[in-house]
Amino acid sequence: MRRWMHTFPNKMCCLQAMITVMVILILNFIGQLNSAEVDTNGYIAYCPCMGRFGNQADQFLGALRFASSVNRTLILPPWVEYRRGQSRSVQVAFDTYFKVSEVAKFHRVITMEWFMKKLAPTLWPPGQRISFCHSERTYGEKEDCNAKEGNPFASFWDTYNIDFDMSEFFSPLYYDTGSAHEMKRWQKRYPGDKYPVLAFTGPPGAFPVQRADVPLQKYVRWSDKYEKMADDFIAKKYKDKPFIGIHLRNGIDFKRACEHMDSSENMFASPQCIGYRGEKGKATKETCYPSDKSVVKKVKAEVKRLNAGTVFVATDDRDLIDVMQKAMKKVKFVKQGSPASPHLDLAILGKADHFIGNCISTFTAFAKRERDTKGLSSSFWAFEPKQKKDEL
Ligand code: GFB
Repeated sequence: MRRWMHTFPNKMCCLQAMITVMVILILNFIGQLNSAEVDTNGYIAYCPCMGRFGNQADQFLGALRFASSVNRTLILPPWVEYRRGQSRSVQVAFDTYFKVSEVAKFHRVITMEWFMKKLAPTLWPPGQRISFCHSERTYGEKEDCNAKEGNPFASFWDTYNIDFDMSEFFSPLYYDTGSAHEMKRWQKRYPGDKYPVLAFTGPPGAFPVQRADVPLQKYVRWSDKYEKMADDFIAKKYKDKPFIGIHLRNGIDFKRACEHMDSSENMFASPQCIGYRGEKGKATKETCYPSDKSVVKKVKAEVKRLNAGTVFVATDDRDLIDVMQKAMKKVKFVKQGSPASPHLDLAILGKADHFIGNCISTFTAFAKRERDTKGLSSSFWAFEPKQKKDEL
């Protein structure tokens, strides 16, 4: 009894101390949650207003790098899509296609939807919204960013009921993430407490994607939905033997663009095959818009090399399945039903045993980058990379 009485106050003391520590820990945790909600360094928002998916994906990697370089949270914009017969673009939430948690492994991010719902009302309320552009975008009389003039500019910001109250020209600053000095200048000129959100009229990232940002692709991972759709498609169509995925970018817009190939060998995504300094070879009109004959020849060679049983065809226009089937009787050619989802096409191309794509296309570039992160092989129509001397 005496012993118990002796230890009782000690036990009480111990219990009190434990409770205090727990309370402190809980308060700390809540505090952390609250402080994690608002990034005092500020946020980056932008409209992916240039081009379709491939172009937007290229610039997304640059924007992600920029946000990390100026140490601000990136507001993940929706993807801007264009539907036939609709005059305004349609915005599709970032996480429809990709996992936010994977991007967050590289840098702080928040979806546009979540930011507008949870943070914008207090952090970036109407009346205090500044649009940022390098220099004025001239429309009529107004000398400002005119962030909402034209398509998809208006529909993009309208999706979130955003109107701008002022414009800010950030010239002579630029998104040169290779220069730490330039990034410091951004931070000095636009501190997070005075400018909680830098909302850019266009992507703060280079086009095409810069060499240093290509590896960021590993943080862009398909959502569970798209991953499963691709796996289900593959499970139904392919058995035993390897399968090859091909991208045929042969719509009329591309045909026209390829006519400029003579004057410029470096076009759109061409650094992915010729290299950023042209060190891997030259792209030609044929690389850009290969003839049916050259497509058949290349597919035949790869099928033979890999002993492939199936070829998956992704295309924006002609699938060439009839022509290829005639030349390769035992091979199975498959594609999605119409209309084919571009994103499902890409998710499937990302899983093929080998991929043949169009060097000039940024749509191909997305699949190629993803495959590189997984160590899967890719090649291009009518392009043989120069071998390095030590490989000969
Ligand atoms: O993605 P994107 O910028 O690639 O634009 P390029 C091409 C669009 O065409 C894609 C559709 O976003 C898709 O909507 N598309 C292309 C496809 N290939 C396929 C495919 O295999 N399957 C499906 N389902 N859809 C360039 C642009 O396009 O074309 C330039 O970057 C310019 O801005 C040029 O407009 C003429 O890089 O191939």
